[in-house]
Amino acid sequence: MSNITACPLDCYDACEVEYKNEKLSGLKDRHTHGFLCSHLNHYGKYETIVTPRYKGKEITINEALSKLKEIIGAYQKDEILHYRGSGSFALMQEVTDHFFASFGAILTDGSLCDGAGEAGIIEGRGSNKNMPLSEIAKSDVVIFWGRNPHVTSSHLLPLIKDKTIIVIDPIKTKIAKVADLHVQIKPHSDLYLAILLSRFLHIEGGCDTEFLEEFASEYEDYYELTQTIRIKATLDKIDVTLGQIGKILELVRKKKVAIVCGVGVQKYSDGADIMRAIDAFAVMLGLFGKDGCGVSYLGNSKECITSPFNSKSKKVSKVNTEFSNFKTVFIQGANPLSQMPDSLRVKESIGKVENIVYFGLYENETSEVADLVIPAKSFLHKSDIRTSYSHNVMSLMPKVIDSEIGISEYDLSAYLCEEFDIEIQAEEFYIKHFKSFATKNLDGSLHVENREEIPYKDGFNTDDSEFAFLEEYEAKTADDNKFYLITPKSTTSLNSQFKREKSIYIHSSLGFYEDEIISVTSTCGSLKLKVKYNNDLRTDCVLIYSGTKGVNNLTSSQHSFDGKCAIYQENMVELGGY
Ligand SMILES: Nc1nc2c(c(=O)[nH]1)N[C@H]1C(S)=C(S)[C@@H](COP(=O)(O)OP(=O)(O)OC[C@H]3O[C@@H](n4cnc5c(=O)[nH]c(N)nc54)[C@H](O)[C@@H]3O)O[C@H]1N2
Ligand SMILES: Nc1nc2c(c(=O)[nH]1)N[C@H]1C(S)=C(S)[C@@H](COP(=O)(O)OP(=O)(O)OC[C@H]3O[C@@H](n4cnc5c(=O)[nH]c(N)nc54)[C@H](O)[C@@H]3O)O[C@H]1N2
Ligand code: SF4
Ligand SMILES: [Mo]
Repeated sequence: MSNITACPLDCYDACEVEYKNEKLSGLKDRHTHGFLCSHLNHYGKYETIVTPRYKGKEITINEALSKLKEIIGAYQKDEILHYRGSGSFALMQEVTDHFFASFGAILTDGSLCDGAGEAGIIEGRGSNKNMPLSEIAKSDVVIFWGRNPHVTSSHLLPLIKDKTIIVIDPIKTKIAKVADLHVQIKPHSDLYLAILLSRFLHIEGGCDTEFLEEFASEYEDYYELTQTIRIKATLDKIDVTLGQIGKILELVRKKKVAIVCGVGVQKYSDGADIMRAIDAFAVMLGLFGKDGCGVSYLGNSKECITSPFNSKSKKVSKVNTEFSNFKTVFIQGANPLSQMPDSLRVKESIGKVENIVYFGLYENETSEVADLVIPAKSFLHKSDIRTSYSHNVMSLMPKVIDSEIGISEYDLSAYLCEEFDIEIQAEEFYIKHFKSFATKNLDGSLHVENREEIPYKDGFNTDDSEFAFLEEYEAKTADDNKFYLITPKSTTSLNSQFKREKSIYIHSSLGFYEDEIISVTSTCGSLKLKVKYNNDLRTDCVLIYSGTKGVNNLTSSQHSFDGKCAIYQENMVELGGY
């Protein structure tokens, strides 16, 4: 057995891993740089589900499979929902889609993650082709815009050591503390900042007009749109100074610039417009199609790869899923009771389902309410393959050790296909299929074939090859008596996996004591949390990390205007003593 595999987690970095003497370490060369984050360093410490159970009673894996078959066979096909999350990002996770779609069950669409931003990118550029890590490495200036690299993409850090760093984030993150400039912007204001940056760039004659004439010829109209904003009132509103705008423009002038965006900017109803306005600033600077320049967001990890699995089915959104419309809900690699927005709604809706099946690694809110619990095999115990949404490497993930515990997604699907007379190929066939989309690089690594290292060299992928600027935008108003909820990623957890946070972080000046229990309330619900101080926050924000139990009691299950995405930071919150 090979002992080289890759981390399966939903993470930009997609590290390559060596398994030796029950220990995991990061490959020294290439993008992994010889280190892993705490999730994989402590991977073996987290207790996984070992034994399947039905209605609380322990059963064997064979009994669990027969039960699953019975449950699936007992209802109309469209009364069965397959709800798959991103607990593992490896490509064989999707083999279950093949069974459920072929069977006639309902699958999900929509996004709990990056969908709003992606929609904005596609509206502007016609596609979402990402600036890969290897190009960021060549830039002079990196703008971290709503991305927290020390927590969510630490393998980017070795690449940016000597570069000029600008950070736009309402929190003084670790990268903000060492940056050349930190704009501690008011949350949900990035649209205005991006528009103002484009406007002032144009005023000072800094636009790349040669590029614009060729690839974004509507730029004068866009400049007109940027003029509809009142400068002073807007700067006051978003808490940015003219000096900071000037400083950003000075730092990026005639430089190779990478704008590295995260999901932080787009957890709002107008998330698509926000991302599109940031893209527009990059266009005004002429950052596309050039060495060491561009915008890096969450790319499409399956770009240039065709799925071998059938996934044609009716779909319902995973943002506001009405679980109660189904008799059986099969939940795989997800913890919807914690991670979907508006948890109180989710709880009520899922409570009406006759059969909840949970297929995962860890106990959590969802396994707790499940009727049938089926343990999955961890990535060390099954064969898989993966790609990344931040770089173009494809990593093989052969099984590195045998285990009796759980069942792989492939074996579960093969069993169901056999029982319900649905065609399925051998596991190796699918892995080979994915592998066939890769080519070998000089350093021996596999790269997804046809992915462009420098996308948009010959223009954008819109009908006329030109960038499509935003033509209008909706002004947003905040409620000054309430706090912005910032709900980002924590170092200790990967969403609801591993060590989950338990506190609310607030500025010490807000009048609450440290360790005091307070109630946090939005229009959707409330929860009680222990206070921790964090003076890296603005005084108009509170921070509750993703994965904190109950955080999504506060969040709305509305969709973003574009991109069918959850909007975790739309609702503002109130704080109260307990
Ligand atoms: N350790 C760890 N790593 C992870 C994850 C995890 O849970 N833990 N999750 C993985 C997943 S699923 C994803 S999608 C990625 C996401 O990774 P990131 O894109 O880095 O996402 P977040 O941490 O949600 O937000 C990033 C930053 O956006 C800032 N932000 C919040 N609101 C605003 C705003 O209105 N404007 C601006 N400019 N900034 C804002 C936050 O303060 C935060 O510093 O990380 C992946 N990696
Ligand atoms: N408040 C708030 N809510 C958020 C976010 C936020 O930032 N703030 N972030 C959102 C984002 S970006 C995302 S991507 C979602 C993520 O939300 P989910 O997709 O629900 O992801 P996880 O919380 O990581 O839970 C995944 C579950 O997958 C299971 N799992 C892990 N590996 C495997 C495997 O190999 N096979 C199987 N069958 N199961 C496995 C584990 O048991 C784990 O409990 O959360 C969203 N929710
Ligand atoms: S940084 Fe990301 S890919 Fe690397 S080990 Fe940690 S979770 Fe896995
Ligand atoms: Mo995500």
